Amino acid sequence: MAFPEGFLWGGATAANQYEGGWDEGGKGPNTSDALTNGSHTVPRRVTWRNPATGETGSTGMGFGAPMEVPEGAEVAIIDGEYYPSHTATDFYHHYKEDIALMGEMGFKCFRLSMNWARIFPNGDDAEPNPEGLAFYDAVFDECAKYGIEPLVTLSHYETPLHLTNAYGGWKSRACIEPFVRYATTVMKHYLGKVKYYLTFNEINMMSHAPYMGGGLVDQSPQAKAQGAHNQFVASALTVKAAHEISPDIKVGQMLAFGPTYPYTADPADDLLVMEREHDTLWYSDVQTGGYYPAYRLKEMERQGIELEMEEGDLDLLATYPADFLSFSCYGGSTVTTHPEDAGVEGGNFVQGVSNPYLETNAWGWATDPYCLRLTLNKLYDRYRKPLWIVENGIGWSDVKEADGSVHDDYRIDYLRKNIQSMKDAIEIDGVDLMGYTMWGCVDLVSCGTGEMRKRYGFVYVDRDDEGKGTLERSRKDSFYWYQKVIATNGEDLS
Ligand code: BGP
Repeated sequence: MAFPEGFLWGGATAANQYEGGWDEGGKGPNTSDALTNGSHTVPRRVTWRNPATGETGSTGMGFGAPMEVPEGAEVAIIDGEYYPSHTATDFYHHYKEDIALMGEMGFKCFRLSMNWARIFPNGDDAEPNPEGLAFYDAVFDECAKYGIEPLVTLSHYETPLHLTNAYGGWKSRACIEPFVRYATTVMKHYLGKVKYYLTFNEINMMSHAPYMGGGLVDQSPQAKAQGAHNQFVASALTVKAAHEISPDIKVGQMLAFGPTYPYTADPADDLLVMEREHDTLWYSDVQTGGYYPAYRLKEMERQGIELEMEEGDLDLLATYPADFLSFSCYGGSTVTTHPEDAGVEGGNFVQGVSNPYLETNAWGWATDPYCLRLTLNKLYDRYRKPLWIVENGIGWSDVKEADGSVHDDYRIDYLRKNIQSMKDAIEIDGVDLMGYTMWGCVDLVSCGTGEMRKRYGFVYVDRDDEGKGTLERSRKDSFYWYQKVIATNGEDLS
């Protein structure tokens, strides 16, 4: 049997894309609550208000369009805009039903993010919000009924809005202490209910989407590097606190990672691959490896970045690295120094050119049958620490039939190939893999585009891009397929 007994099969979600109830139960606003919807061609926007003049407007968030908030203005939620996070797919009111569906599929694990501003509405309050704590108590009690182990992301693309407006987000060290207070509060409060935590979702997105990753409006290289450093320190302090609270709590890093392929056999393309991988791997070298690698120090020097550090920071990073390394992986990127030969720009994923060996869907994402084996090996060879695939899946514009069924054979095909690839990494290469949580197990809002039409789930949710729909849940064909995969512990992928 390839998969070890106790392998944590399940699904993953994030509060800002799934939970809703944005102003209920004493929750404060997050950066994600000021983010409008968009599409594959229209970037999402962040809205702002000038408190002195009352003037309002919007800006790109630096993910496809530059971020510019006028002097004196603050990121704000304004009337007349549609914000998908506000209701999302309403886990807040549907958690019992959704967890029952996860139980029916046989989930061993459910990855969800806790909404920092639900626990500490401004991020830096002295005391937690009891209603927020009670909500997740109810969620974890529900999970326990079905023997589902929660995996909690402490911050998934959201920063309490007050921390962005008052301090400029994670570029300021002022975020560290409140984060550690929040992490310590929940780790103590949920002791015995939650053993696995991740600190920051896809921490390396600080480089590419710093508003989402760190609540940054200032997106200069200096601010991004400092934002990452402050999150590393906060993560190390969280590991330290976790180990003091209980040896049973494990705190992981979460990285966005996939293979990078050279388009040609020109060694210059291989060099480009190495540089692109370095762009990501320095984040895990610091958080999981415990040190700033030489290539990153050199790069910061070239860019004129000077990190503001406090005495003891480097020791802290070395003494309290992550207990395990989790990552998201949807597919690979292909890069080249010969773009004129490669034709299509835009690539199979977020960067690079199109790979002629891979087919892409409407959002440019491809099914790569080797990506998980390749990434698992690369990360395991580098760190020799337990790994966890906490996101993998495919967004598609699913169609619900009149009888409520959804025939998503393309999703089954994608998952079958990916699960086979991770199975090979365990069986052939001996990689230590803790679990697999498929992304967006119940349909939720797309993070990149803010759409509903880009669906990932085993469970369809009746809601559209304008926020209309009954929120009714129905099982897709992939629901039954995954149920069988879990029941046979990954032996039957047919
Ligand atoms: C990851 C994020 C998730 C998620 C996923 C799919 O980067 O951690 O939050 O949404 O990508 O991306 P999208 O929703 O843009 O299709």
